[in-house]
Amino acid sequence: MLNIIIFGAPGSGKGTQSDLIKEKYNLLHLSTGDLLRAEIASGSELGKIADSYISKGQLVPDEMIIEILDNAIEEKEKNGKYNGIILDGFPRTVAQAEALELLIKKRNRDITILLDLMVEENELVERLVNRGKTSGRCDDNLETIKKRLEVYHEKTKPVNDYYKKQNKYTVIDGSGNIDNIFDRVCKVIDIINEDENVAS
Ligand code: B4P
Repeated sequence: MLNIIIFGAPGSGKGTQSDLIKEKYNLLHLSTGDLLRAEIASGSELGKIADSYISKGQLVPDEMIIEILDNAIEEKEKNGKYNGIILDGFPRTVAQAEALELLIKKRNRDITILLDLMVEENELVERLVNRGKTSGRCDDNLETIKKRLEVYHEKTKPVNDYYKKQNKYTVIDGSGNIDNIFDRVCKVIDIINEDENVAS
């Protein structure tokens, strides 16, 4: 089973690459950003709370996102057969990484690899400002983007060390053409798949 974390700063292309990866490897794609935006669109109480954090460029509280993700895995796995999962935008704090450990173990699985999409900060800002012109997302404006990048460096980047210690960390050059980045991602996943096939 392939259980992949796609990691990186806001705008690094996590969602973009996840869409390609899930198709090629038949993985269940779980984007916490998408789950939160769906909750906001539904007008639920949870959505209102989430909106108050996201619109300020802050992370929503760990307990809230962990519960949302746990429920989503349960629900979505009932409706399809997959070769694993791709986690997009989760974990975003060390506390979330620790919670994920429990969440995945209770399903008798393990995280295979974390893929860290590395992109220069000015390119990140440019991508998100561009997306803001059409996305209608409350967090794709310059002021909020800057806050999101600050939060990323302070709270999210340390998650890397958690997986480096477990030898599950790989950095991917996330700049340039989307297809070229996808090729780099596939090279890493294909090596893991080959190793797993040899081992089994
Ligand atoms: P997310 O939805 O995860 O948003 P993101 O980090 O901005 O997106 P991503 O990196 O996926 O970028 P994308 O591929 O779309 O989170 C939004 C908010 O939700 C967070 O700020 C937080 O408040 C909250 N949240 C989510 N998860 C949470 C958690 N676990 N805990 C707490 N809070 C949480 O790419 C961006 C743009 O670049 C797109 O327009 C794309 O078309 C473009 N692009 C992609 N690759 C490109 C390339 N190679 N070249 C040019 N453009 C490219």
